[in-house]
Amino acid sequence: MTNKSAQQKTDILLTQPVPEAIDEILLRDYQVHRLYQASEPNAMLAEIGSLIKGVVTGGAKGLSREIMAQLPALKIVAVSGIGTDAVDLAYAAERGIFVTTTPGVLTDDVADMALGLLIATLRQMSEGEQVVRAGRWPQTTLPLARKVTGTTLGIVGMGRVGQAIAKRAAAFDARILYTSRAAIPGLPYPFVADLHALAQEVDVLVLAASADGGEVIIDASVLEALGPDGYFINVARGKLVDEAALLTALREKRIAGAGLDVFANEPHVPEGFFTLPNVTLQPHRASATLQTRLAMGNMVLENLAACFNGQLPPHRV
Ligand code: 8YV
Repeated sequence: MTNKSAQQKTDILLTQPVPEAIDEILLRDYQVHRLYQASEPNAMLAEIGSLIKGVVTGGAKGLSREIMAQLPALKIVAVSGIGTDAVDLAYAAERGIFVTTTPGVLTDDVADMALGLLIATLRQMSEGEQVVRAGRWPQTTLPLARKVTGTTLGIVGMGRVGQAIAKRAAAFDARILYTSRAAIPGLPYPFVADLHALAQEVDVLVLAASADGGEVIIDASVLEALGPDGYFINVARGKLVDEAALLTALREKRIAGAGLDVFANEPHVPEGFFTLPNVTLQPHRASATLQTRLAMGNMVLENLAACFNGQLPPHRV
């Protein structure tokens, strides 16, 4: 699919930017339309929607039924990510539209971020940094932090990411427990079927579950079970958490702290989080390294190429 003229090129729609090297290949092989640059996205869709055969989107952004309905020629939704919770899979299946993801290549980064948030939160690194940056060190004595090594960790969702988190936590001599839809044969960590029992048992609860079910799983009662010495880390999806309950639990010190990479209504974060000293906040950056985003982009390219060459895309869900 190289050097085609604009008329021959397949029209694709990008809902968000991709790394430059991937963008260059997309521009070479496709007629690229950028929804994220449109000042009036609806007007853009009305104008070019009928041409679009492929969409490249992110896991968090996904593709709504409303937009898909405006793309009558759509053949593939290529997600640069692993989450399909923001794509209307049932509607895509009804229309025979492929939905593809980029499994495997972002596992390490997401697990690294989970450990980063865990260490930063327990060791109060963001508060410490603010003290230094603001020149307040001379007049500040921070409270003592919480030791990371030897902690008890509860992982919620033991897929690829959950297992990679466990592997890293093991290097910190953590005792690791997990919950999942079912126990996973061959794993050396105890399975705890009940989430509340898990939360009660651990020092740190790490959410790494898929959000395909869409429902809130971390609510006030789970946070209550985690308790005033417990920490919550989220590298999965904000929609899995009752954010208002989390905010209250943090404010009232019903839990000790939280490290959050994801939020229910990204990129908007409830302002209540901003002033809390016991949280570490990230703008959904778990897979945002150049190396990983390039690997994800290459898988997107493979999926698109297969689809438009009449083959089955290798990473379809
Ligand atoms: C990215 C993600 O934020 O994989 C996912 O589902 O949420 C993240 O990796 C996103 O997909 C970037 O495009």
